[in-house]
Order: sequence, then structure tokens, then C-alpha cells
Amino acid sequence: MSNPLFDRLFGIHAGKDTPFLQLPDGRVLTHADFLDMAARIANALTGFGLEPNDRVAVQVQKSPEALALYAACVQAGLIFLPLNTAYTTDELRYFIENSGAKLIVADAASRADLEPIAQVQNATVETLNPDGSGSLMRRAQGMLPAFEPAQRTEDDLAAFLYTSGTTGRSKGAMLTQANLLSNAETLVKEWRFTEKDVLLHALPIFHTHGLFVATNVILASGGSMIFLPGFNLDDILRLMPGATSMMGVPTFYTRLLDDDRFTDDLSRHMRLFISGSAPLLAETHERFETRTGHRILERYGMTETNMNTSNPYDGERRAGTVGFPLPGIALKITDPETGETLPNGETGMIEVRGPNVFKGYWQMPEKTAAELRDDGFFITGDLGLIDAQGYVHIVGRGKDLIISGGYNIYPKEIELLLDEHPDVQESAVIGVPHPDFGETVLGVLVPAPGKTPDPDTILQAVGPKLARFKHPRRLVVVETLPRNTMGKVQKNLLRDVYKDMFVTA
Ligand code: MLC
Ligand code: AMP
Repeated sequence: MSNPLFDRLFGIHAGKDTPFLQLPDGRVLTHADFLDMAARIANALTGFGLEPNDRVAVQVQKSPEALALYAACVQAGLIFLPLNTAYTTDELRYFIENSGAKLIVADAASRADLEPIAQVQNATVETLNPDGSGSLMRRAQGMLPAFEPAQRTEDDLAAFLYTSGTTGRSKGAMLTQANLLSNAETLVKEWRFTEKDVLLHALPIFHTHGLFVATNVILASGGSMIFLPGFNLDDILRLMPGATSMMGVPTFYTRLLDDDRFTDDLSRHMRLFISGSAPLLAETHERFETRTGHRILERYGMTETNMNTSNPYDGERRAGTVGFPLPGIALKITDPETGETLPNGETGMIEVRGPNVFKGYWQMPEKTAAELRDDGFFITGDLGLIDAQGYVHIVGRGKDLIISGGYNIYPKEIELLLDEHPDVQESAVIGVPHPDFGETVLGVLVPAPGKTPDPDTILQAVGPKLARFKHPRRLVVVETLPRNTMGKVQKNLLRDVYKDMFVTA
């Protein structure tokens, strides 16, 4: 039986007694331990009656068991659907219903909220807690540590990752085995990962960055990870001496620089620091080099495409750019209106094509057609240019999106909730600069006639419906929103007015 993703990321490590996951409490899981755990879980999953292509929705804290659940889904041919741990029950309901998940794996504390959602579609709920306990692992422990991988081809689906839209509901990006495999194998070569690498892994594993970039690269190279539950500065500083490399969002780097314990001595032995998911300020890049002598390697990717471009490992890592298209990936800049390719130096829409580009949005042919051209180019929604040396610069966003600490937030979703409040006539949600998160969420409200909206009351009303990271950090009340002659709210003007709200000069 062939299962390319399993064979080339996981199967290659069968029987290896070398470390794969080092945990902050000193525990170590070897590759063999990890594969045993994955096989037991795969047996448990098929024991629940799941069959290839069924979706498994997973909202659990980061743990070795959670990662083994990903491996088990690949092994059993199931579609892995990881979900941000910050999502509320309202948010989860949509993902579970839309994907038609057959199994939901969640923390025991969420079980009571999820059962009614699961019942509607004949799905089951199993639990997995941060310490590895719960009904899923209880079942898995009684299973054999061997599982014959399900037959798959590279064109088969491996994962769904939901990504919000500028209008309407979230879309399930369908990722194939080839999407994940081609990107992981390319990045191993580009970034020179080998079995000697030890990656300091502090990212969440429910997004592309922590799961498909960080984890898949380590799996494909045979290296190991210091596997932290989240970004905790004390742990990072304590454990960095045992690492060779780190991947993070820009907030990781600004937080390190803000701590005097992060010195040249502590980081000298490191081979590579990589940043992505949000713009790394050129200033952060320069401060980092001054402090450590390392030039952070910045790359650019998306949920729908995995990684598209990267600064070079050997050549100049240019601050404020995202480097060159990766081998096998075509990137062009087009006129957003006509789709015509623009010459180098001109700003337009970034479009990409390659084996990394997803198959489409789950059960949304119209949305897929609007973003994925017939010739395979994906319209990213990012505005950029290619300079004379071929470096790609991201200069803005054609999509109304806020990126806070590496998490994407779609203003429309928040505006719809704010507008529901009886004291609010209309609202505009914008991203403004923030020293820790890069950007943060600000809500601008226009009162309903005769009302005086109280920001605290309104935040309390919308809070339970939205993941915490999407909450507006502040609400301001204005008489009217600025509009252009077409009646469209001019968010650029609002962003300019409030640009210093969270930053001190
Ligand atoms: C946490 N909070 C956030 C937040 N993260 N608020 C806004 N934006 C965020 N990113 C909330 C917390 O709930 C908390 O709420 C408060 O802010 C302070 O929390 P904290 O303890 O300071 O945050 P922390 O837990 O340290 O998390 C910050 C972080 C984390 C930056 C480490 O957000 C993170 O790991 N981000 C990485 C996201 C990521 O992996 N993105 C990749 C997407 S893939 P309260 O209630 O205490 O006020 C992708 C493609 C690509 O984009 O190219 O990679
Ligand atoms: P997501 O949809 O969560 O995968 O987020 C993808 C978006 O993050 C991209 O479309 C970009 O807008 C942004 N992004 C990712 N990497 C970078 C980067 N290095 N610089 C600027 N923006 C980035």
C-alpha cells in the first residue's frame, strides 16, 4: 500500500530510537515512540467506524498526543481539521457543520457544549486533554502499536484549514498530500534542515506555520523539536541552548528583543531564525542583527498555499522583503482589475501557482472560481512588487484583514456583531499598529439615533461570541464614518487617525 505523505514524513522514521520530541519537563519521545502512539490512535479512529476522507475536527491544546493525532489521520487516510483553541462554541458550530466532521476531538471541558452540535450530524465527540488523558487515548492505549497505512495518492486530501473571508463565512481550504509534501521537501532543502537540527517549537499546531511548516520540515529532515505548549519567554531562554533553529511570528522576535536576557551569547550557536505569518518590520530585523549577529530569514505563505517565497539561506536576507519564489513556484504581479501581468517594480496583486496551491474551498465552487484561476494561479489578496533583484516585497493587502500576533482577523465578522447591538447604527473595524502584536483591533462606532453606546457594555455583549484574540482592544464612538463618493467606508483614513493609539512615540 502506498501513502506518500505518511511514507515520506512518518514511515521513514520507523524503528528509530533517536529523539523526536523533547518536552519542557525533560520527557523525550523518540520517533519510534511517536509512531507507536500514532498507530494506536489510527486503530482507535478506524475502530470508531471512520473511513478514508472522513473529516476529524480537532480543538485541543498542543501536546505530543495532539501531534500524533495528526499523524494518525494521515496514516488512516482521514482528513485532519485542526481548530484554534481560542474559538468559542458559536465559532466551532460552523466549522463542524460545514465540514461534516464525523469525529470531534476536544478538551473534556468542552464536551458538554459540543455534544449537541455533534448530535445534529451523527458525529461523535472524543476527548483529549493537555496532559494526554481523555477518552481518545484511553481507547488508543488498548490498541496495537501497528497500523497498515491507508492507500492514498498525492492528489488525495490530507487536511482542511478554515480561513475567513472578507465577506460571509469561513472557507475550508482543501489541502492535498502533494501540497504538504512538496512544500515540506522544498523547505528542507532551501533552509538546509538535517537530522542534526533541533527546532525550538513554540507555535500553535492548528495553523500552517506550526503544523505544516515547522513540524513537516522537521519530519521530512529527520530532526527533532523542543516542543513547547506555547510561547513562554522563560522557557525559550532556558531551552535555546539546546536548539539549532527557531521559527516564529514577528511577535516572538520583538518579545525576545525586549528582554535583556536574550543576548549574543545565548543565540550565537543557533543556525537559523525564521519569521513569517505577518510582516517583520525592517527595524526588528536590524535590531535582531545588532543584538545577535543573526539575520532573520523572512518567508511568505498562506493557508491556501503553504509557503510561496523565502529569503535565501546563503545569499542576502533583505529586510522588508520576503525573498524569492521557492523552486517550482511561479509568482507574478497582476493588475487587480484586469489580471494582466505587470512589469517588475510595479505594485499589484500577488498571484502564485505551483504544487503548493490548494485544491479549492470545500463545497464553495464559486469562491474557489473567484480566487483560483483556470490556469492554476491563485489570487492571494496580498499586494506586492518584485524589485530589480527579484526580491518580492509585500506592500499592502487587497483584502480587508487584520493580522494580530500572526492570527488573521476579518473585520467583517466583528462589524456584523457590533452592528447587531441596539445602540449601534454602524461600525468599522480596523487594524492599528501595536507594539506587541504588530496590529491590533480597533472598533469605530456610530451611535443609533438617540443612543449613547457604552464601549464596555458593547464589548461584553460581543465578547462571548468571538475568540479572545479577535476582541476589539478598544471601541471609539464617532458621529459619522468617512465615505468615498461610492459610499464605501474609507478605512485608510480611519487607520491614519488612530495609528498612534497603541504606540508611544
Ligand atoms: C493571544 N492573545 C492575543 C493573541 N494571542 N490577542 C491578539 N492577538 C494574538 N495573536 C490574547 C490572549 O488571549 C490574552 O487575552 C492576551 O491576548 C495576552 O495574551 P499573551 O499571554 O500575551 O499572549 P500569548 O499567549 O503569549 O500569545 C501571543 C502569541 C500567540 C503571539 C505568542 O498569539 C501566537 O502564538 N501567535 C502565533 C500565531 C500563528 O501561529 N500564526 C500562524 C498562522 S499560519 P487576555 O484575556 O489575557 O487579555 C499563516 C501562514 C503563514 O499565517 O505564512 O505562516
Ligand atoms: P493565513 O490566511 O492565516 O494563512 O495568513 C496569510 C496571510 O499572512 C498572507 O496572505 C499575508 O497577508 C500574511 N503574511 C504571511 N507571511 C507574511 C510575511 N512574511 N510578510 C507579510 N505578510 C505575511
